[in-house]
Amino acid sequence: MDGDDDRLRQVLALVAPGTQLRDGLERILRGRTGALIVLGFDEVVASMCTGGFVLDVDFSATRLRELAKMDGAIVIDTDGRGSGTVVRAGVQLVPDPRIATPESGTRHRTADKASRQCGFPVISVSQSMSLIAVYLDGRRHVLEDSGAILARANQALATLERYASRLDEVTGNLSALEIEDLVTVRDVATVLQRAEMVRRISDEVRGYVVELGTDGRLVELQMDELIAGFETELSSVVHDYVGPDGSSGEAGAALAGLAALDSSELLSLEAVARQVTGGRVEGGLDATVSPRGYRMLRRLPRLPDVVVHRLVDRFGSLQKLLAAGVEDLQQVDGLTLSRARGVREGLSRLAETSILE
Ligand code: 3AT
Ligand code: 3AT
Ligand code: MN
Repeated sequence: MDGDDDRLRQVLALVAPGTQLRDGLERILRGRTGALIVLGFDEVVASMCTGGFVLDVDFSATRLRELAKMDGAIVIDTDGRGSGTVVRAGVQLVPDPRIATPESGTRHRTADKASRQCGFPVISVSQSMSLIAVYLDGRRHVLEDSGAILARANQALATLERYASRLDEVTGNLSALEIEDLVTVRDVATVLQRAEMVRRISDEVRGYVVELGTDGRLVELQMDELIAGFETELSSVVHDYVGPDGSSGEAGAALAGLAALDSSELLSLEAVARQVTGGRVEGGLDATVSPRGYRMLRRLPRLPDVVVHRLVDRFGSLQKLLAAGVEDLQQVDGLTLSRARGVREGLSRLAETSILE
């Protein structure tokens, strides 16, 4: 997701079902009048305004609807949270005529040009088409009713569910191989490929959740349940294998590299592997690699992350951790005898269950 998408999402959150602004826009639609609304006020906006009225009233859904009965545009000085002050109404907007727009209709052309010129989002409610659109950064986004978005959200959720269960399978497989020290680059790349697919589809679902506002609670709950613990797991796999020294800088670059792969590159295990190994591993996908142990350690209950890092720093690999006795473990700062025993038993238990899987 790039910065533009981020900004659009913030605006979609402002006009999502359940907000005052959306309530006002729905009232305008039901009243069969149109509207042209600028969400922001500064000198640039002021310079585009001619005629109309200067106001200074708190924004409310009903006021918006009343003001929209007039011709012309409404300007709201928002605080970025969907409330704000109505500062102009009934104004004719005169954006720079040199700004080009592909839109047609004076209202929608004006909305697009004005938003390009001032950088604020501009909303048009079309009277002839009964349609609400947000113009931002040269893009137009039509607000759909929740039913249509929910249908797509549920479809994406079903895909997410399939992807998540496939990811579970391949990570279970990776665990078993890690215990036996038989991991190849291919196994790691397979997990990362699956994890990145889960991340992408959950990002799509998150977009729908934003757009759905209060209508999206159930979708959000279902998504949260499907991807619980996912971010930690993904970052742990990367930290386990990223080279040469497994620093967070390397891990961040690897995660960003994964996110930047286009959808066809993501299907190539070589391309995925390159993000993590950086081409340093000879022998391609069949080369063997060993995990540092972050992921397995994080599966132990109640082990603080600082201790996880100290354990990895001291032992360097999962195999050495598995071979360590309670006394060895106790050498690590913050590991009391009982915690060292907990780690020892926890790792043994993970070793058994991972192989049985
Ligand atoms: P009425 O008395 O309602 O006809 P009005 O001054 O209230 O006139 P509106 O704002 O309702 O005008 O606009 C009516 C239409 O006139 C909308 C648009 O199709 C056309 N129109 C207004 N200004 C322009 C313009 N500068 N260029 C092209 N069409 C325009
Ligand atoms: P509809 O889809 O019919 O609502 P449209 O693009 O066809 O929009 P019109 O030309 O019918 O637009 O104009 C409808 C109203 O839009 C008229 C006026 O209230 C508002 N409007 C159009 N251009 C401007 C502008 N430059 N500044 C303020 N209001 C405008
Ligand atoms: Mn029209």
